[in-house]
Formats: sequence, structure tokens, C-alpha cells
Amino acid sequence: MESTSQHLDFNKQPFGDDFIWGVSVASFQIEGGCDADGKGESIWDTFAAKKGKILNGDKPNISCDFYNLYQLDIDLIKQMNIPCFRFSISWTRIFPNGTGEINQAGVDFYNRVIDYCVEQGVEPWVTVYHWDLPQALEIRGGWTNRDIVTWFKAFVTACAENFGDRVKHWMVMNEPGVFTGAGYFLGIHAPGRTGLKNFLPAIHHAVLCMAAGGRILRSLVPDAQVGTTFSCSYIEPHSDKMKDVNAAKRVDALLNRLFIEPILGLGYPFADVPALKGVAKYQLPGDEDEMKFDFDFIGVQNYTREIVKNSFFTPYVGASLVKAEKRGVPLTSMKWEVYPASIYQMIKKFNSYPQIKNIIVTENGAAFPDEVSDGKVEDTRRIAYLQSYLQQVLRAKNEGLKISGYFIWTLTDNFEWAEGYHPRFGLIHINFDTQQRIIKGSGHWYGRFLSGK
Ligand code: IFM
Repeated sequence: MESTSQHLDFNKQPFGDDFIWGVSVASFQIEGGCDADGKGESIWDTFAAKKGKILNGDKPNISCDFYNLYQLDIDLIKQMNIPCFRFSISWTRIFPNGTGEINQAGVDFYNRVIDYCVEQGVEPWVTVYHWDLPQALEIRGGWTNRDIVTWFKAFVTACAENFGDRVKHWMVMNEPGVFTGAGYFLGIHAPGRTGLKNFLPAIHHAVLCMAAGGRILRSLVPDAQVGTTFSCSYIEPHSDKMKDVNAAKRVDALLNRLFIEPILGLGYPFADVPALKGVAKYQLPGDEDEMKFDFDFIGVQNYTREIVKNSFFTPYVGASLVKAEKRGVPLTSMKWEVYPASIYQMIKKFNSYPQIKNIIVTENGAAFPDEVSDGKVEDTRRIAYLQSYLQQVLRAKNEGLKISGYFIWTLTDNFEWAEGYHPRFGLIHINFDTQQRIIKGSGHWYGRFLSGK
């Protein structure tokens, strides 16, 4: 891994004046205020309350208390010279029961956040859905029930109507592959369901909702730039044996192609993952068209690469990941390999679809075990990580690939889903007992980088 000192002079200038810079968060991971002002229960509230689901029994109820401290955090964004702030809307603040009556107090909260961003000269970028489905809808089948398309459309409409006058950059969904895979197949994320019988309908309904959400935002928000975001990992085979090469192809289809291709009108990648063919059972006549939408931009979210080998014993996909821990490579606290070229490879891969108009890295970042010493956090590994990944984004740009922005994950240390609070991804350190914030070395570095000096 390249060292920090090699890049001390590196700043945003070579990316050009039009390049978009930001930082990303998600409502459930930072807000706390789990039942404040009429908010309803989400699947993550329910899941996290169950024993053994979250590492160390960590609770999300207060988290970073962004619900009360949002002004402080937006002030810190401004202090770090970050022009754009990407956050999501909690569905159950707006519709406590998922559908029906709007909870005005929830709308008011996001109005305060958006207004304060605008006042401070920070541009709000909004993700409509970042995984916190209302529990009331999960009881009715959640993502496995086709009625979710109707429920989701009402939620997107409420967001567009209430916030569209000030928010011009929208992302319909965050990482559908993760919330369906981890939540409806592996059961390690909320709502904790498992198996193909849940996964397959969830996939199809997520695709329909993504496209429908895109159409609604475009029709209701004048001058909107409408996008959606995908997690992706650069996939390489363990060896050049055909069986490993084919296993890598299957995993690539599952992790990187499953959601983008139907949106682009290419259909599901059934040929490369035959186990997914059962999705067809949930497709109705006319769905091929309903699944398509020409997004203004695609958000690419990359952290690492995966090495894949053939595995006869792994059901459905016949492939397994060779753990980074076993490969003796540099790791983050998530045990993800630090592999900067992965971001270049993913930008390149998404560029290979001519239908994609524009690409923005809407998440990239790293968790490391930070320490506070003398009131400071000198997170040199995070700075090195960010610089080395940014060099690869610049490489893509210099090669003429479509890439027009970069957002760091994330603003503050926060609730990292089933991993709880132990992975610290933030540019800002949080003491979760006192809510004290300390801008880490990486936050100061990003501020200098963005000042262009
Ligand atoms: O924290 C998550 C985020 O919610 C979605 N993308 C990946 C991040 C790090 O795991």
C-alpha cells in the first residue's frame, strides 16, 4: 500500500472544477431518535432489539444523535470544505406505519436538515431508501410482497413533494443487492429472512421499485438529477483454471450485475447464475418495461475486491470467497482487503454499459481501529486508504472514463448494522457516551484536499 507521505501534495485540482465532492451517511446509522416525534418502528429497530443479532449487543436507539445534533454535524461538514452531503430519509419518520397518514413532525425534521444545509452552503443529496423498511410493512411481507411497489411509490412521492423544491440530486435506493442478500437470503441483516423463497421476490420487487421511484422523481421534481446506487466488488478468480474462472463469473453476476442489468433493459443475468431463474416466477406481463429506467447517474459504491474459487458444496452459486484474512493482505476492521485498483476496475466495468449516462462514486471509505490521544485521532491508515483509492479514481478519469464525483463513507463513526459500533468509518470520531465529536486527521486532510491547496 502506498504511504501517506507520497501523496501529501495531492489535492482536488487534477479532477477539474466540475468534479463533485461529498460525504455520505444513512438515516438509521446516525439519527438515533428511534421513537422521536411519532416515528414508527423500522425492521432495523425490531431486528436490533433481538438478542444476538448485533455484535456486542450494541443498540441503535441513540447512535450519533444526529436527530438532535444535525446542526453541529452540518457545521463540521462546512468546516471540512465538503460541498455535498448525502443522507437518507427514514421511511417511518414520514409514514410511521409505512403507508397512510403522513407524520408532519417527521417531514419537519428533514425540512430542518435540508434548510440548514442550504443555509450553510452545503448541497443536500438525498437517498430515498437506505434499508430501514417500516416494520408494519414487513409484517405484510415486506420486500417479498408485490404491494411494496404501491407502498414505495407513495413514499417516494411524499419525499419528492416535500423536499423536491430544495433537493435536486436524488438516489432512489442504496445497494439493493445488500439489503435483499443480507436481509432476505442470508438472514444476517434485518429482517433476518433466509432462502431463495424470500430472496427471489425481494430482488424483483426492489428492481420494480427502483425504476418506479426514478420515474416519480423525474416527473415531480423539476431539474432533478435522478440516480440510484449499487455496491460492487472487483471479482478475480483464485486461479486461471476454468472452474475458478467460471465461479468468479457467477459471483460477479450475483454481486455486480443482478440489479443494474434489468434497469438498463438487459434483463436478469440468468445465464450466468441459473439459480436466479426462479425470479421469473414473480415477473408479470409488462414487467420488462416497468423494470427499466434511464437514470441520470449511477452511484458506484466500492470498498474492496474478492477472490473467488469454485466450490461444489456451496448451494446455488457453486463458488466461495477466499477470505482476505487468509491471503495475508492489508485489511480494514471489516476484514476487507485494501485494494485500491478495485475502484478503478469497477468504474471501468460500469463504463462498459453504454446506456449509463454518468457515474459517481457515492461511497468509498475504510474502518480502522482509531485511537484518541491528546484529544486527537491520527488515522494515517485511513488517509493513505483514501488517497490511494482517489488516485485510482483519477486514473479512470484521465483515461476518459465517465466519472464525475466522489463521496466518502462516512461523516461520523456510526452504527455499522450487524457489526454495531466497533467498525469506525468516520472522518469524525464519536465518543458514544458523551456524543463528543473530534475531526480525525483524515477529516482535516479531506478539508485541505478540497481546498485545492
Ligand atoms: O455502512 C454501510 C452503508 O450503509 C452501505 N454501504 C457500505 C457501508 C459500509 O459497510
